[in-house]
Amino acid sequence: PVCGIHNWRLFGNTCYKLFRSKVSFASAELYCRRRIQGGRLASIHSSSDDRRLVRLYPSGLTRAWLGGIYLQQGKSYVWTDGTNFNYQNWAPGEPNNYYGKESCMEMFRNGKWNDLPCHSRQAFICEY
Ligand code: GN1
Ligand code: CA
Repeated sequence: PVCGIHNWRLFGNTCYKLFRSKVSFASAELYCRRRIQGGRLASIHSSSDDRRLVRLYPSGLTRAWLGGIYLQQGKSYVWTDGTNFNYQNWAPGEPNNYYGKESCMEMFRNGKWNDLPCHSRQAFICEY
């Protein structure tokens, strides 16, 4: 796709955009879907994906939602876009399901991932 308009960035075959408004995981996913056809929270499948997406972080922003969510049924993380969860880059000790309340995934600006409560309000990265 061509993703030049409204500052979406093309990496590989996918367009990405970071949104700075801080919202829950569910609101972020819904926003991505409504914003553009085929839109979802971003999934990651390689270390180069990690490196590319952290380039979207404006200075001062430390964290943003990705589209990873833990499913009790299956006891594993999945991507909301339905792609395979075939690569992981968790921060040391993560995912720790802190206080048993963390089932959603964010990425720090060093590219590492952390699980945190889904109701937490964060910036987010959409893809299509
Ligand atoms: C954060 O800062 P603390 O201890 O409340 C984070 C956890 C991480 C932990 C790593 C809500 O917990 O997800 O695993 O740091 N919680 C939130 O030390 O961001
Ligand atoms: Ca955590």
